[in-house]
Amino acid sequence: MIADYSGAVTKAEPRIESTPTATAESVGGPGLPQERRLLTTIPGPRSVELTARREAAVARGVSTVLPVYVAAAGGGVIVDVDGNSLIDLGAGIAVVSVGNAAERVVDAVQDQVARFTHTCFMVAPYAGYLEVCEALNRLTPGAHAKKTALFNSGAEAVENAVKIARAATGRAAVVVFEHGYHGRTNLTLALTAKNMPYKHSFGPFAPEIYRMPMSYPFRDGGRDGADIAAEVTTKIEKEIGAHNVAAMVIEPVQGEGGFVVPAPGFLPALETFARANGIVLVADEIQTGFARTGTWFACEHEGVIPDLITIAKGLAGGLPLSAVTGRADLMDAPHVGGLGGTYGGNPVACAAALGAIRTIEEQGLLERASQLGETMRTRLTTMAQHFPGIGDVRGRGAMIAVELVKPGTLEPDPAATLAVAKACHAEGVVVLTAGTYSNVLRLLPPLVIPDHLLDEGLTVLEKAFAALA
Ligand code: PLZ
Repeated sequence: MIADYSGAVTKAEPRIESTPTATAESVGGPGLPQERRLLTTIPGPRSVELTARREAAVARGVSTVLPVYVAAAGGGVIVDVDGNSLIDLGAGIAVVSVGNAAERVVDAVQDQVARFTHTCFMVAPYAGYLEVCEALNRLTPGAHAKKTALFNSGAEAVENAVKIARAATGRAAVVVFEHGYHGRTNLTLALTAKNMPYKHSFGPFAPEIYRMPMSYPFRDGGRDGADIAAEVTTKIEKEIGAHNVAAMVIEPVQGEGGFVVPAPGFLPALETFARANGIVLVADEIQTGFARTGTWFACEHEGVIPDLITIAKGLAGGLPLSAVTGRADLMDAPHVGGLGGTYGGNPVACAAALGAIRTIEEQGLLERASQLGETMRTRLTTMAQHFPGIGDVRGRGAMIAVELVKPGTLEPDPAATLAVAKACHAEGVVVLTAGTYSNVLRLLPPLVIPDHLLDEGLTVLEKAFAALA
């Protein structure tokens, strides 16, 4: 049919049929039965069929942890195209903290998408963008005047934080830390520590990036946080010159690096040094932020007030949206037109973020994150007493991990880590791995997961450890 552009009012056409792989459960959200249900082996036949198509159509560089194809998700479950219902302990890498297809997110998105989908904030702005910026200015730590700019992905937020810091200071150098992860674009790959799979074969990388030692209590014998920070600041002074450093970019708890929580005092000492030397302290809270650790931002656990914060993941309930929020004077340093992008702060993503923020506030998800963290920590600590391969249990709030080693040593055990993860997957529990040595099993459940599902997921994990022994 040829569309009618004459200006006459036409009736809407019926909707396009949904994909033939959708099951009866093509509506997700918190109303889905909150149960683990295995109808087939994992992955089931329909997922296997789709994997074959994927291999023909999708570049192999984009990898997948668990090749089950999703039909619907919500609360603490992911339902696949074979009708299996899996317990979700990954939340799409800490994204759907408010749950998949959360009610307020869906309502806000549906309302927005029916009104307009995009104008580009740089062409014709809309209030949703302002409301997200106002909310972030309010929710981030520090009582100082703040401003925000919106982007699409975490990496893009980090890139822009570096741009802002360089414009504000007139300096070039950027300090990052061992085990850090900041994204996959060229500049953020330079900031990211780990070679495989992120950096290998993709260089050369952006210059003027300097990597410093990180406080990693399990691997540095529990060294004093302030001592390591002093080593860092000496290196900065001797090797770069503090007055050449635009920004120090750090995750308050390292995410991809393996949920490394620095020793107390490490972050505050870096903050003091940054402040004394006019260095912009950038907290990359892309994984730790937005209620994940039981506070809006993980910096708050140590009373650290960053100059700039990068935010993404949990911000918009699953829609792509990221932000840089920080001191108004720094945020206003780039010239008019110096920041932007076609899609940054897309209206649908902004609506989703406002829905997610309301959900976190109304459902008390900060407290819930702390509760979930306690449950996970307690269960994992007990498991560690029975399985000597668990060398460390750590994290903050609903961001908890175990590091696996050869018993009694610090020698990483990536094979056992992979075996445990695969055993969980086969039993219908989605867990993720992480770490410089690929030997960390991390748990990042949606904050709305019901207690019984988390307990069941942890029991499956415990059995996977038992099978190792
Ligand atoms: N900073 C702290 O955790 C994204 C990466 C998954 P993007 N982490 C998940 C992968 O293998 O690509 C992340 C992060 C921190 C930045 C990023 C980058 O965020 O939205 O993936 O660009």
